[in-house]
Amino acid sequence: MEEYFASTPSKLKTNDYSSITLVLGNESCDLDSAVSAIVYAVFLHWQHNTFKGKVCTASKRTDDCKEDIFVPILDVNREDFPLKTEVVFALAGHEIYDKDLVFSNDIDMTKLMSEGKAKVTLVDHHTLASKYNHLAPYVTEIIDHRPLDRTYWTYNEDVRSTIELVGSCCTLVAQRIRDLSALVGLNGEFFTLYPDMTDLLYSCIVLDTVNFSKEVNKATQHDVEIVNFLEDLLNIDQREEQRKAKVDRLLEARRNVSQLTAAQLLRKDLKIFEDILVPSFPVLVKEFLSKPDSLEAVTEALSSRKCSLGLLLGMDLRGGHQRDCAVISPDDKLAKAFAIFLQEWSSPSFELVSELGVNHYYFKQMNLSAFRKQYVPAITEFLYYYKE
Ligand SMILES: [Mn+2]
Repeated sequence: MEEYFASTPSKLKTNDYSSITLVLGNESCDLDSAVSAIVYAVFLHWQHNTFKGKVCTASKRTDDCKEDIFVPILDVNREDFPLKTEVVFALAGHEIYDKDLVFSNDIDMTKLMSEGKAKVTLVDHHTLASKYNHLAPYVTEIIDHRPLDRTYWTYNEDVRSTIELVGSCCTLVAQRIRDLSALVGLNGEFFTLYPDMTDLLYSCIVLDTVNFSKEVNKATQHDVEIVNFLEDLLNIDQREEQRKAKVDRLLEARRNVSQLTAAQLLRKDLKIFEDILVPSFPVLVKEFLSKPDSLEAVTEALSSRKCSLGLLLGMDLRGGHQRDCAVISPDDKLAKAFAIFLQEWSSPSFELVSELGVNHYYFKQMNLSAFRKQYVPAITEFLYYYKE
């Protein structure tokens, strides 16, 4: 694994390759997408290097002698990677850091394709984001666990696709690696040579299925079978305890935003309705407001996104479930009107209990089943009647 991360990113930078395969995850850049892309790229690299027959001598250093490289692309801007806290945590556990990774704003995919040496493998999605429509002719393989949607299926006829409804795309990646290895008589070899990759696949499947939770109901027999297979290879005993510990640590990492700045936290889960900015936090707004420069960050986010109002929504799901919110605006009259409007909203009532702040309207939200989705009708109506 060290060899892979030591060589591939630098070969990409210096254009030192004869062909390149990009393994692209989906735009959410969740753990499933990131791990599927990384593990499959490392596998393709191992497969290529195990079976290449080329012999290059010093006197014959032509383009033919250059390597094929396999590069996972995490579809998020490099500066926003810290927002994906559980991905950062899971990869750091295997000493993979942002410096080892390639993010979507690191490379010019259009240019790469035009050079005629590139192919694309899609993992964890099979409908290209509109910004990537031009990649369709270069897609040669798809591995995905969503229901098949042929609406935007414009790939070549010979595209190789593995699409199956399972809990985690990592299940399908593991299966594909298992099958390709068996074809050449190297059963399980990749998984034993790359225990970090094996553990990442295992982690992701238990997280995505929330440890095979019956309530969440995402796990299939195939997920169970692959996790058992990976646990055998990793020599894990006390499997129940290990799985539970794994999921707990990853869920805690997803929630742990203590390392994020106020500005990053505002971008983590943001929706904008006309000129109302509505960030939702995995912590209470009260906790957000205690971060240094939080109000400056809100003012900056409002002005850079041309918004006049901010509605901040917070929650704390540990132990006693709590929710809170705050209305913030440089225009105090507008903030006050919106705050009163939300307090009086009755379908359903948010049950806002006021706690006056200095230049924002802060409330505890006693209706614990109101999420951002329930605020949308109120926001829409406020925009319609009050902001004319
Ligand atoms: Mn997925």
